[in-house]
Amino acid sequence: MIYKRSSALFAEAQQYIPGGVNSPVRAFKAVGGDPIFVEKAKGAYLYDADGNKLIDYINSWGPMILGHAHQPVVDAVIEKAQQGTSFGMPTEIETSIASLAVAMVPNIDKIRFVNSGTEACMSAVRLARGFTGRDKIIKFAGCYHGHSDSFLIQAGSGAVTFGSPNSPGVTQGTAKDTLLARYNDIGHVREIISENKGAIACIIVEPVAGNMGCIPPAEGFLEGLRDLCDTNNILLIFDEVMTGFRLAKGGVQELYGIKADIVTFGKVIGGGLPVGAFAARNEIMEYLAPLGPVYQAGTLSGNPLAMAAGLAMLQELNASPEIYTSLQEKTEYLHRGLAKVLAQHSIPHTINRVGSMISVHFSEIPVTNFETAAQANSKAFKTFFHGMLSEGIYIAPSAFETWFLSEALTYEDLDATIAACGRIAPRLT
Ligand code: KE4
Repeated sequence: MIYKRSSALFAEAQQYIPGGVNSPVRAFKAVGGDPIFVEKAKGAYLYDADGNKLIDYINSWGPMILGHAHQPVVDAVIEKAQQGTSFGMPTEIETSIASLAVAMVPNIDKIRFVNSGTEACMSAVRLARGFTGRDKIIKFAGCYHGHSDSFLIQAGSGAVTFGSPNSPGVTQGTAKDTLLARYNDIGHVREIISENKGAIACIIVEPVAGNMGCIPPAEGFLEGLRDLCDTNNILLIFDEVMTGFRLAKGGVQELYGIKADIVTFGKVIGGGLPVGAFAARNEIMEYLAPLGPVYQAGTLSGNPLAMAAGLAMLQELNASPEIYTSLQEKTEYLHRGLAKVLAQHSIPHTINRVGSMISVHFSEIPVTNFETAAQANSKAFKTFFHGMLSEGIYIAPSAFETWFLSEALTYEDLDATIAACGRIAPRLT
């Protein structure tokens, strides 16, 4: 694979954009080398600036669940753009996607659209604090809820990659109200709650973690969080920016049958355009301006083009729930194939998977939280990443990320991926 043009574009980008990227994880810092610049994408494939065709397992970090440039989504955006791109006034399409989302997701009566997952999570925490009158929040080491100050404490995803889980610029005044717990350790959460009686507004959790690699909730973990929240009048926020509309129509609440008080969304809900959202029952959402005292706003919130893309995506997912079964089967097939070839080469590894989210960890022990994710063999991961890239397979450029499969992937693509892994496996010892 030749990456000359990507490297040239990266050099030029660095003159005008910090680090040459608009989001740090794209810079390949965790795996080394220059990032790939994409020219276009269609279905399961990326076409980079050097004309290389890559099978895409990141899909823009989740949104492209139906594949890139999915025609109904593209058509909806083009049609909507011809009617104007933004008005700063209410439009009917916002109600259309809001009513559909409320119908698809359990335990929500109302939804507010924003422009990113960060905004959704930041707003959800402010709403929880306003509703309960309490200041402190519990988050989990390794979970990532966007780059709002309260969350950049032992955050996952790119924050780990850059060794700045506690970013400079976050004041002690803010950090003191964020309590850190170990993921999958309900006893630790119970301990923190007993040490902060009556002071905790919410627990925010990735109900299936995706920012330490993919980490499923341990048996009883989500149920335990629900019980602790009920007993202590704490709101449970499911950050479903990754899992919403991906793991099931109704997300993790449907998949595991656990009720959250507030749910946040991003990625899939926008069909690839900038959309985040947060939702809850009426009692909570009525605290939000202009109805209630908790302020939250956005010039481009509910943008017609973004709503058109999201609505087209959700309509298809709602009409064809068999997509979720197909995605599950494809991801299972990939899991089995990768595990087989890595075992054949005696490569110590563990593969975590929930639905169409999967991650490969070069670890001798199970990866169940941030600590166990962080002890995996990062050198082997770098070799794995670049080896797969050289074979035309694009996976997450960090061990603290998850792969997101799209329905556009064929079994031929999966077989090609498994075969590529087999060819590079000898380099992983
Ligand atoms: P955004 O602000 O990036 O739209 O969403 C923040 C966010 C919130 N919650 C969860 C569970 C998330 O995974 C994210 C963002 N995910 C990362 C990928 N790990 C986005 C990629 C990036 O930072 O460029």
